[in-house]
Amino acid sequence: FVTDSYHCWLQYRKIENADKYTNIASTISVALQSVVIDSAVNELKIALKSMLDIVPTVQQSVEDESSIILGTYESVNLNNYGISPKLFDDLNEEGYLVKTTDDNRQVLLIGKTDKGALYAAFHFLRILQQEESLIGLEIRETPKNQLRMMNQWDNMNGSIERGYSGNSIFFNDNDFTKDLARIKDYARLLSSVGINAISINNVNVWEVETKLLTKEFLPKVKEVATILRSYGITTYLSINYASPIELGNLPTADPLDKEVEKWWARKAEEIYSYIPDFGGFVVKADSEGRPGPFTYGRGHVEGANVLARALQPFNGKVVWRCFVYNCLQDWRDRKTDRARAAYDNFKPLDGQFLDNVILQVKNGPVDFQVREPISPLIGAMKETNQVVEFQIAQEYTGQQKDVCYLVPQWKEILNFDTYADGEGSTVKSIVDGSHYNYSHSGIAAVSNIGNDINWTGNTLAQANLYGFGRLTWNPDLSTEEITDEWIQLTFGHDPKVVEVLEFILLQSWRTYENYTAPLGVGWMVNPNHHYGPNVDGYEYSKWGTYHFADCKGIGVDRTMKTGTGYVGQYFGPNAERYNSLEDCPDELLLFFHHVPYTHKLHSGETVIQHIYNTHFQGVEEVETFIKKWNELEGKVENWVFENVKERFQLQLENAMEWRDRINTYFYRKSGIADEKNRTIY
Ligand code: GCW
Repeated sequence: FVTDSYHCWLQYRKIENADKYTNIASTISVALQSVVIDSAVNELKIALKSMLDIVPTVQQSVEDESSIILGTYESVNLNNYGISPKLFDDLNEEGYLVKTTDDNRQVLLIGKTDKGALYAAFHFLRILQQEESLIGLEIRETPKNQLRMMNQWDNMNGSIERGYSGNSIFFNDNDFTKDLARIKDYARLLSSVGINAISINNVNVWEVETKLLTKEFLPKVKEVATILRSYGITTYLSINYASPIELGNLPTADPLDKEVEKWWARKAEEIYSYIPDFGGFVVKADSEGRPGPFTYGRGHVEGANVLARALQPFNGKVVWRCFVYNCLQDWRDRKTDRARAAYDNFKPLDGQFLDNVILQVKNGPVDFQVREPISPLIGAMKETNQVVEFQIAQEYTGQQKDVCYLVPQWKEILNFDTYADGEGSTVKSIVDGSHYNYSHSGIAAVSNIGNDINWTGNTLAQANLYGFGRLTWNPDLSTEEITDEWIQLTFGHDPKVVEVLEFILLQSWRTYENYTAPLGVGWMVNPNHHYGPNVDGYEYSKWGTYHFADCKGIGVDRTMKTGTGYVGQYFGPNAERYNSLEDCPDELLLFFHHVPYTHKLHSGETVIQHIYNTHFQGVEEVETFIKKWNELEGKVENWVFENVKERFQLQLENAMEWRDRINTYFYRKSGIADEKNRTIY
C-alpha cells in the first residue's frame, strides 16, 4: 500500500487557499525540448494537479498569455520580459532565474541550461508548497558546489552495506531490479534538492559487482543512467581495482604495466560507447582489504592516474577515496594512530594527481562518529582536487532507529576554519573549489535510502537526505531554514507540528551524543553492526579504535609532546587549541587528551560527573521527544505517526542501555560516585 510518505517531500499536499496560484498555473509554455525539460514539465504537472487540482495546458511555444514559462536564457526571448541576458552572466550551467512578470501574471523559470530550468521548476514548486507569495518574485540561484554526489552502498544481491531502510532500489538477486519507477522517484527526490551525481554500487566491489563494467550489465547501467540523466544526474560506478585480472584475465593489475593501462583505456571506451556522459569511477583501493596498487609496490598516485588517463578523453573523473589506514595496530602501541592515516598517506602526494582525479575525504579522521574533529587532510592539499564525504546513513548515529538529525553537524563541519591557508580557509570554501581554485570539487555522501515504503526507515531520517542535498547546493543556508523547509514540504503548516518537529530535530544530535560515547572519544559500540553500547567492544581490536580507559583516566593522547602527534596535522590556531589541555573544546577533549576522571571541564563539571550527567540527561531528552511526538497523534498521517512512535520506543531502550552500561562501566573503573546519587548499577 502506498502512503503519502512514499513521496517524501514531493508529496505535494493539497493547498487550501489556492486562489493566488490558480491563474498563473493554468498553462506551461515550453521554449525548448530536451529530456531534462520533459522532466520539469512532468514534475510541474504532477505537482499542480496534486496541490491545486489543475491540469495545465502544455504548449511548445512561448506566448504572451502563458502563465508558466519554462526554458533557458537562450531559448526564451528575454527582451519580451524586460530581462537582460546579463543576469545570467555569473550563473553556472546549473543556475537559474525564477521571476514573476511585472503584472504578476506570468512566472518565468529560466535556466542557464535545461538543468537550470529543472532546478528552477523545483524551486518554484517549493514556493508553492510553502504557500509563499509569487508577487514580485525574483530569485537567482547558482549552486555553490560543482559535484553534489550521492554514494549508494548497494550490493547487487539487494543488500545495502550499512543500510537501515530495507533493500536496494537498484539491485536484487545479483541483477538490476525491474522496478525502474522507484529509481525514477529517487531521481526526482535527489534532483529536487540539487544532487547531480550518483555512484550506484557499493565502494566494496564484490564479485558480481565487478562485472558492472562488462557487456553483461552495461546495457542495464545505461538504462538506469538514462533515467538519472533526465533529472540532471550523472551516473558513476564503484570499481574493483583488480578488474584487469578478474575481467581481463591479465596476470596483474599493476598500474604501471602497459597491458593494464591499455586494458583500462579500452574499458573506458567501451563504457562510454554505452553511456556517453558517464561520470567516472569511485575507487576504494588498499582499504579494509580491498585490492589496490600497494600490492605491486605502487602508490595512490600511480593507482589513480592510470584510471584518470583512461577516462580523460571522455571527461570522466576518478573519485579516489582516502579512507585508507594501517589497520594492523596493537592496543599496547600508543604511538601508531589511525586518525593520522589519511593525512600521512596523502599529504605528501599533493600536486601529483592528474587533473581529473578527485580525492574524497571523510569529514573526520576516523569514521563518522557522532563527534569527531574535522579531518586535517581537508585543505591540506592545495594542488589536489578534494571532495568531503559525509554519511547520511546513520551507521554510528542510531541506524535510523534513533533520531539523529545531522544537518547541524554538517553545518559545523562546513563552517570550520581549517587555517590551512591562513584565516578564512573554511571547509566549505575548500570543497566548493573557490579557495584553491580546484577544477573539480564538492560534497559527497553515503545515502540512507532503501526500498522501505518511506525510503529511510525512520520517516524523520528523510530530513537528513533533504538537508544534505540543500547544503550541497548552498552551504550557507541555515540549519533552521532547511529544517523548516523540510517540515513544511513534508508535513504542512500546522504550527504545532512545525514546533514539535523543529524541537526534536534540532536537539537530536546533541541528545544522541549525550547518551553515547562521551567527549569525542567515539566507538564504544558493538563490533561489526555498530548499534548499541559496548564500551570495550573495539578496545583491543586491531582497528585502532581505542579509548584507553583505566582506573585513573580515559582518552587518547594525540598531543605533540606525549602523544601520537596527530594534533600537528592541524594548522595554526587549531593545532595549538587542540594540543592544549586548557583550550581544547570540551566536546573533543577525550579525542585529544588522556585525562583523569577528576579533570575539570570548561563547564565546571569533572569528566566523570559529566559522563553521569549527560547520560541521565540523554535518556530524559528522549522521553521528552516521545511526549512531544505523542501530541501529534491525528495531526500527522497515521502511518507516519506510528512509524516514528515505534522507532522512538527502540531509541528509548537503546538510550537506557547506553546510559546504564556507560555509567556502570565508569563508576566501577573510577570508583567515584555520582554526586546526585542516581541509580548506577
Ligand atoms: O565505516 C566503515 C564501514 C564500512 C565501510 C567503510 C568505508 C563501505 O563500517 O562498512 O565500507 O567504512 O567507508 O569504506
